[in-house]
Amino acid sequence: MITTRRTVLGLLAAAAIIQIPAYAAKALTMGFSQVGAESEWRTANTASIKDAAKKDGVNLKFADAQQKQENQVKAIRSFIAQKVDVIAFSPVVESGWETVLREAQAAKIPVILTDRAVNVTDKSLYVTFIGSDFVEEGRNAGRWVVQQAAKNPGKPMNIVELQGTVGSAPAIDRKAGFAEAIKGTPGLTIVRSQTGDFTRAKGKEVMEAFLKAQGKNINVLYAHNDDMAIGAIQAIEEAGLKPGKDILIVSIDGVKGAFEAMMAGKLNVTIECNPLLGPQLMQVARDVTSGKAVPKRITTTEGIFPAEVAAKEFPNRRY
Ligand code: GYE
Repeated sequence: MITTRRTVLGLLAAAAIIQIPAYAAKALTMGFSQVGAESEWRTANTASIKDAAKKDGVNLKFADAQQKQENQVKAIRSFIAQKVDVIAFSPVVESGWETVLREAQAAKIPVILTDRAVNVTDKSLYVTFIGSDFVEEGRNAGRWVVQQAAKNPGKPMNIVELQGTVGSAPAIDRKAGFAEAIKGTPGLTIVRSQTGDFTRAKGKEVMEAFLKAQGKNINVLYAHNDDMAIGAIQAIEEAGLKPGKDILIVSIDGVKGAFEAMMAGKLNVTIECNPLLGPQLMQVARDVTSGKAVPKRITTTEGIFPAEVAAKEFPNRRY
């Protein structure tokens, strides 16, 4: 009798032991809503997230929003309906997220922001935000222009600005950081500023319009990302001018295309913005879903690469 009871208990214990690791190893399901495929940066970011999910055994449900907020809202709602363990997304624009984030919160699904921020008063609507300091990137671009201006103090320098997607965190912040950094330097004026939606095609198109309107009176181009700068370089060449010489060019991201442009002498400097957020995102997702506390803001560290170091740095670039 006793033996039988022991055997039964033993079997129960063994079953429990088998159950525990099986439960702990249950794959985490993450719904991820991506902005789109608008730039080299984004391609690297998507690859990083997909690779990290695969390596980590995370069951990733990936949705591409094609730069449209309404698609992201739809994707998030579908993740909620599918009862995923965690939702992560890179919000195309900053505003208009309260309703859907409240729905996620009501369903008790934690939300992690990656890359871009949202503008909400209730910060409990997301757990954490992993990404770069875009204001600082803008300041770094501005500081570089101020350094160039210092070579000919007081000489007027007309700046044209290609902004990112209207209403997006990187466009808002990179504009603000740059304006702050050049403020107070005599001679520096932003003569035109318009969106190029973070794409090469739009960057080229808008630069053509700038050149038409300004003639040769453009000394500096500040592009909120490398892709727009690369598009603009084409427009500048087609207008018979030398990019990187007749017009100094500073842009942001640090993608391979920018390094190639710098090595060809057509781009002067790129301010790095790291897209390789995947591994960090998976780690944070595990922490969040296992009840560990995570910081509200996780900032990526990045560098500044002027054309002079491009050839040396190029082999080290991972995106
Ligand atoms: O700089 C740009 C992309 O949000 C940081 O989005 C990202 C930006 C990046 O399209 O190339």
